[in-house]
Amino acid sequence: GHGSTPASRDVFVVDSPNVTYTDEEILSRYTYRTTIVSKDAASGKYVAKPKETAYEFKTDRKVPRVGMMLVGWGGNNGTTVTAGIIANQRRLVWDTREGPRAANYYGSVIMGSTMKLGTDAATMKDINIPFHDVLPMVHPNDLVIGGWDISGMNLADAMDRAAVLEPTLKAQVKKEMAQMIPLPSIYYPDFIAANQEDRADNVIPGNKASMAHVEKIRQDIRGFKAANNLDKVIVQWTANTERYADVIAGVNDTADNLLKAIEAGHEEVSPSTVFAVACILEGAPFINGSPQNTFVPGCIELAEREGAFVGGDDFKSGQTKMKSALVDFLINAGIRLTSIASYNHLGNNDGRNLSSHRQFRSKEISKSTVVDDMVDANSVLYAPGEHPDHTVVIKYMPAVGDNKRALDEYYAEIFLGGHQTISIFNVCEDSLLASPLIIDLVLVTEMMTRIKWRSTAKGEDYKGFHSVLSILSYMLKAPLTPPSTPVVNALTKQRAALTNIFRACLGLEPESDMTLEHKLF
Ligand code: NAI
Ligand code: DG6
Repeated sequence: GHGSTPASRDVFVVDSPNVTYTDEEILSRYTYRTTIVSKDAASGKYVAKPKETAYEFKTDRKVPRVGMMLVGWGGNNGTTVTAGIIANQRRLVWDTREGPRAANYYGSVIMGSTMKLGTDAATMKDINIPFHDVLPMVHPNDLVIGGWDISGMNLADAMDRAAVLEPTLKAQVKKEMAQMIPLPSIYYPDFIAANQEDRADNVIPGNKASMAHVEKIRQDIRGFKAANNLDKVIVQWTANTERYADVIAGVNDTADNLLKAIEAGHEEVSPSTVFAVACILEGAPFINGSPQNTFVPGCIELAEREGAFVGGDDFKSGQTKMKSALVDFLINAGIRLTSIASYNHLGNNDGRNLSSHRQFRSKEISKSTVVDDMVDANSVLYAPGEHPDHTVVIKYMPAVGDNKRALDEYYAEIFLGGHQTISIFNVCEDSLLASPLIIDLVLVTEMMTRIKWRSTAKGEDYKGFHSVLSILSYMLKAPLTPPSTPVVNALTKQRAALTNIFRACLGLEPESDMTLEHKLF
């Protein structure tokens, strides 16, 4: 493709008969080991049987030139991630009352964390490498950024409106961001709070779904790709939280019905679903960073049919990330969590939109489902169907702006009827937590477009992963998974899936943490 750059710095090679490097690809033969369990009818006992499946993975080493288009570009997240990438590109340093601060990518798993590669041959100590160096990934500094917003404000003014960044940083990116103007977007007022109406001065005509809207969004993606000489565009919804769309038989239950409903201008098709459909048809991966049910069944079916990638829902930034770590700890420690009370108040435009009931309801659903898998997995602490009480409250408090306050009380039953109460006061600088996730979602999604697999036994052609990228779960509150597959919310498992799938592409075993080399000698 145009302007392709060579693979990012190779900090290691794998020396294995199962791994081959060519100029273009990394080929790996990988044995996936699982355990299949059945129940023996006579004894009533479980029978656990090890299973091995041989796969081959093929990873394209050429790092493409990638565009990131954000829906809601002029919002708090959109402006913050844009300023952050520019600051990193230009290695900016700015003054704060605590002294100078330099651009970084803290909060990004890919840019800010490491992975254990293995054990040093000489010293037997762990060798850890930056996550970004595991596979040939795009660097965020190389992303070309664009997008849409129903508010036509240029990104410099929108950054001021967001009130997130230090004035000394803003001053250095202002000129460049003033040139960035969001493309007009689609606005169907019934889907977001009525209090957002005064922002909507940059809209494509028409207040319900239409094929003309789908076409316009597709043209926008194509135009952006051509204008910037891009190999690939990835689109992400970081616009307002919408209300749920009703799932109606004959309207959005199948791919064909959804396309017909768009053509007919049905009022239950949301702007985010129209964006998703446009991206699917255009072959641009689409990720939903908000909680609403953008991916109605017909939309998922369309993605599968078109072989397009989708991911969602709802960025998991502060309170919920903490929750999916803490509940994982409590329940796996054998402590019987009995209730979670989660309050937050925030004063940004997201909070304003969520002060409207139907939009709050979307968020309440995504914030409430995040412990289910951990509870269901523990039949020692919980009877079937039994769950801890879980309450989610969100209040709009303009004064605190983007500095969301999240107050959580975890109440648990411990040994012999005792109690453990954990109270957390978590100040989540919302857009500064979400921006690195936006970057990670683009980087991992892009990487997944370059990984192909086949089953060795079947000897079939290489193909891509399933359309629904559940590998993105770590970054998302209500992870979307392929139809009828389980949702994993536990943070450690989500991270393990991400690291171990990357390792498999290099023919490396999952990091088991057994460290037998330090125990058996
Ligand atoms: P924001 O309200 O500052 O930005 C949203 C932007 O979307 C606004 O500029 C608005 O004009 C625009 N918009 C609304 N409808 C649109 C449409 N149909 N097409 C194009 N643009 C449209 O909100 P913020 O703080 O940037 O958050 C964005 C979304 O991300 C929200 O839905 C929020 O719930 C979600 N989110 C945010 C997290 C965070 O930590 N900041 C974490 C999880 C989710
Ligand atoms: C208040 O809950 C507003 C929300 O948009 C959150 O800030 C956002 O969903 C992040 O949620 P969490 O739970 O990951 O901090």
